[in-house]
Amino acid sequence: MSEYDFKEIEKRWQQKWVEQQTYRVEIDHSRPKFYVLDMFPYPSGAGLHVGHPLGYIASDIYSRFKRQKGFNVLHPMGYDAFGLPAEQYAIQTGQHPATTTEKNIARYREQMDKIGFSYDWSREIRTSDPEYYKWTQWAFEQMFNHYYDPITKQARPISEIEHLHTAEELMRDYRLAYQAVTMVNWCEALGTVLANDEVKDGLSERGGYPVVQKPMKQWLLRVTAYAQRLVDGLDSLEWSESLKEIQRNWIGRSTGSTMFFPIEESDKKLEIFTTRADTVFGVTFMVLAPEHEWVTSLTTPEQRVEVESYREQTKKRSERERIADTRRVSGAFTGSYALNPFNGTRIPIFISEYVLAGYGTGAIMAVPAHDSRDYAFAKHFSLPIIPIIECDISSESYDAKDGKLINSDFLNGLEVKQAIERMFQEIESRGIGFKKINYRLRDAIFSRQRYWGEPFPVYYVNGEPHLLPEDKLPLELPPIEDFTPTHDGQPPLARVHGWQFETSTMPGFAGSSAYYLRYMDPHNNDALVGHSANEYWQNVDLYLGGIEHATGHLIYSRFWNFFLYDIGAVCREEPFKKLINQGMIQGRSNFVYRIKGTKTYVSCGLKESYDTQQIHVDVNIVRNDVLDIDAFKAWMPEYHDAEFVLEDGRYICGWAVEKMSKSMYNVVNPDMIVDKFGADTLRMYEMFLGPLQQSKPWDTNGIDGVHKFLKRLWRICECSTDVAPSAAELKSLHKTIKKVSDDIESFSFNTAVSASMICLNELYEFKTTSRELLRSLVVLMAPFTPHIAEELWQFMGGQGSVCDAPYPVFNADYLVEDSFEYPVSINGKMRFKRLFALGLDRAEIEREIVADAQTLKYTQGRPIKKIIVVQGKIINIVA
Ligand code: ANZ
Repeated sequence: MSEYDFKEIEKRWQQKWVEQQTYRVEIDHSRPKFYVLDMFPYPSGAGLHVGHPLGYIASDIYSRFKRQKGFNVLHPMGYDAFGLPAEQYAIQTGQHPATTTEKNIARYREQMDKIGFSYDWSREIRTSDPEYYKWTQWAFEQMFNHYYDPITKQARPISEIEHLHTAEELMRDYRLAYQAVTMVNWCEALGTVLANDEVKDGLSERGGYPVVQKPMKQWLLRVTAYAQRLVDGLDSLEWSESLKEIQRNWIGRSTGSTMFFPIEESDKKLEIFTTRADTVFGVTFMVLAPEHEWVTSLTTPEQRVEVESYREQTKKRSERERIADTRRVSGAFTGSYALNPFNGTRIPIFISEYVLAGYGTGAIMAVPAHDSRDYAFAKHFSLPIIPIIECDISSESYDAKDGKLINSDFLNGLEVKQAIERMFQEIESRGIGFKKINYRLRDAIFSRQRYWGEPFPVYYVNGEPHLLPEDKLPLELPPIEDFTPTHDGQPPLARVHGWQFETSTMPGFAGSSAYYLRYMDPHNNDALVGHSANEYWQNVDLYLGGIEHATGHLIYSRFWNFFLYDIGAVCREEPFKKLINQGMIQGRSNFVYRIKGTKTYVSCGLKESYDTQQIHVDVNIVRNDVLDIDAFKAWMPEYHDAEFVLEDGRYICGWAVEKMSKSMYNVVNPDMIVDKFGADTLRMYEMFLGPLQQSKPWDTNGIDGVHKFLKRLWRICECSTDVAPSAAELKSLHKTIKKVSDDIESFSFNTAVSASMICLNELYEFKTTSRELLRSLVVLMAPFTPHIAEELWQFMGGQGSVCDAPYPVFNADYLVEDSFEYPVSINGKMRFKRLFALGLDRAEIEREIVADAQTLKYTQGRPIKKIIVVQGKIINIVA
C-alpha cells in the first residue's frame, strides 16, 4: 500500500458501488426490513452547501449501520421538484421550469454522488414526473369521491350517501376534496393569490403592492375531519415531545359550548362558541367577525356607513396579522341587540377584527371582566364590565379559570370548573345549546393560481366539476411559454389553447404527502404502491428532516396517509414512526478591517488602534482565521491593490456566527471540502461538529484533525499482521464497539466519532498490528467513512463489500478489569495511586505498599502503625 490517496479511492469505490449495484434493495423476507427516509430536497439553483447534507449523512450512517446489523434497509432519495422558486425564475428569465429543474437536479445529484451516500437510486422519484404525479392526482380523485363518516370515524365512498344530499351539500359538507369560496390574499398588481407569509402590512412582500382579502373559489382538503385522529395518533409516535406539542397546538383542540342568543325583534338566533359558558352572566356585548354572513342583515340603517367602512378597512389585513395584533382595538356597532338567553338582558352587537371568521362560529359572547381582548374592547367603547368571579378588575381583566362565582344566579358560590360542568347540563336542558369540541386546524387550501404544479384532473360542465376517469391519468401539464397570470387574473393555464381543465394547479405539499410510499414500489403502473411491497416495507422507521416542516408537511402527509389507510390503499395509519430533526448548520463568517477611506487592511488584533470598517470576506480564502492575502487580492477588483498591516507576519481575520448565506460570503460548498479532504473526511467531520439535533456553526478549522485521523487509520492498517490481539487491545476495541453502536442508536454521532478517535489513539499506544482487530475497527468505521473502509477491508482480506460485513459483536468479557488502581491514603489524606492485580491477596499488597518509594516519601520515615487494605477499593496507612 502507499499514501492515503482519498481522491483515487473514493472515485474508484463510487464507481464500483454503481457497477455492483451495492445499494440496490429488493424485498427479502428472510431479513427484517428497515426504512430510513430523508426529507427530499427542493432542487434550488444554488446547489447544496455543507448544511444540507448534515441530515443526509446522519441518515446514511444509520442506514449503513442497520444494514451491517442484518436489516434489509430501504434508503431512497428523490426530488420535490414542483414549486414556486422555479416558476418565479421562469417569469424572470423565460426559461421553462422543467428545464431549470432538470438542471438543478443534475447538479444536486452530482454533489450527492460525491459524498458517497448509500441511496438506491433505482427508486428515485420526482414529484414533477407524470408517472409520479399520476398518483397525486389519483389520491385527489379518491378524496373527491369520499367523505368522512364521524360514526365509524373513517373515510367512506361518497356513493353511500349520494342519494341523501344535493350536489351542493355533498360539496360543501362531505367530499374530502371540495370546492368552496374562501378568503384569499389577492394582489391585483401581481394578478395572483399570495400565501400569508408573502404579505406584510397589507402589501405584497415582493414589489410592495396592495393586497386585499378577496373571496375566491378554491379547492380544499377536509383535513379538519381528521383533527381528532391527528391528535390521538401522536401518542403512538416516537417524535420529540416538542414536535408533538407543536402539532397539538396547531390542531388546537378545545372543549366548549355552542350557544344560541336570540336577536331582539327577530326570530333569528345568533350562534356563538365559548369555552367559558360559566361567564354568561358577565356578557355585556357580542362581537361578530367583520366577514360574518349576518353582518349586513343585522346592521341598522343609521350604522350602515360606519359598518361598511370598517369592513372595507379590515379587508386589507390578513388573518395572521389580525391574530398577531393584540394592541390595536377597533370595531363598529351594528345597531342591533341580542338577548341573554339566561336573563333576557339586552346586549349590543358589534363587529371587530379580533373575532376571526374561520374559528368557532365567527361570533362570540364578550365577557370583558374575564377576557383581556374583550376588556380592551369594552374600555375603548365604554361598555359595562361585570365581574362574575370575586376578583379585582380595576386595571385589567381576570382571565384565570379559578375562583368563586358571583353575580351569576344559580351559579353563585360554585368554583369555575364546577360552574363550567353545570353549564353544559343547563344549556342542554334549557335547549340553549350543546357541548362542542372545536379545532383550530383549518381545511387546507389546495389550489394555487400558478403553473408549475400538478394539474387537477377536473373539467367543468355548467360550472360543475367532473373528474377525468382514473384510466386517463395522468393528466399532463401542458408546456407553456408565458408564465405570468393572464390580464384578468386567471392562472397561466388559462392561456393554453384547448385546455379544458381546471386552470389552477396543486400546491407544494401535494407531491410530498405520499412520496414515501412510492419509493416502496416506484415503477408500479397499477397502484401508488402495490400491496405486497407495502406489506413488506410498511412505513418509515426513521425520518430525518428539518423542524420547519413540523406543521405543514408533517400534518398534511399524516392526513393524506390516514385517508389512504381508510380506503385500504396502505396498511399503516401513521407514515413516520420515528422522527429526528437535525439542527441547522450556521455559517462562520470572517471579516477584514479596512482603515476608513484607505485601501489598507488591519489585522484583527490591531484594529482597535485605527478607525476601521468591518467587511465580510469569503471564508473560502481564509484558513484557521488567517487570510490568504494573494487570494484576497484576486477575489475582487477593488482589493487588487490592497495593503496590509500584519500581526506576526500574518493577517488574522475576525469572525462571527451568522446564518449561512451567499451575502455573508460564509457559504461552504461540500464539493470544495470533498476536493481538498475527501468525502470520508467531510462525512466524519459533519458528524464531529456537535450533537446532530442542535444548531451549530460550520467551522472548517477543525477538519484537519479528522483528516489526520483517517491518515492514521490508513497507516495502522497498512502495517497489519497476523498476530492475535492482546487483552488490552480487545478491551479497547470492545469498549468502542459498545460506545459507537449505542451512540448511533441514540443519534449521538459526534460522541461516536470521538470514541473511535480515542480507540485509535490507544491502539497506537499499544503499537497494534493485529489484522483481526483492525478489521473490526474498520467495519465499525464503515458507516461513517465508507470509502476508506471498503479499501482497508479489502486490503486486509475482507470478503465482499464492507457494507455487508456483519457489525462486530460486543463481548463484555473483554471489559472485565484484571487490575485496580488503588487510592492510597496516608493519615487520612489521599496521597497517590498504585496499580495492583485484582487477584493479589491483602498480605502481598501490604508488603509492596510498605516498600513503595511514595509511601516512604509521605510517611517521612515514621514507623507505620497500621495498614488497612479494602480489596478493590482503597489502601489506608496510619503512620
Ligand atoms: C366567552 C369567554 C369568556 C371566552 C371568557 C373566553 C374567556 P379557544 O380556547 O382558543 O378555543 N372565541 C370564540 N370564537 C372566536 C373567534 N372566532 N375569534 C376570536 N375569538 C373567539 O378559545 C375560545 C374562546 O375564544 C371563546 O370563549 C371565545 O371567547 C373566543 F372569560 O367566550 B370565550
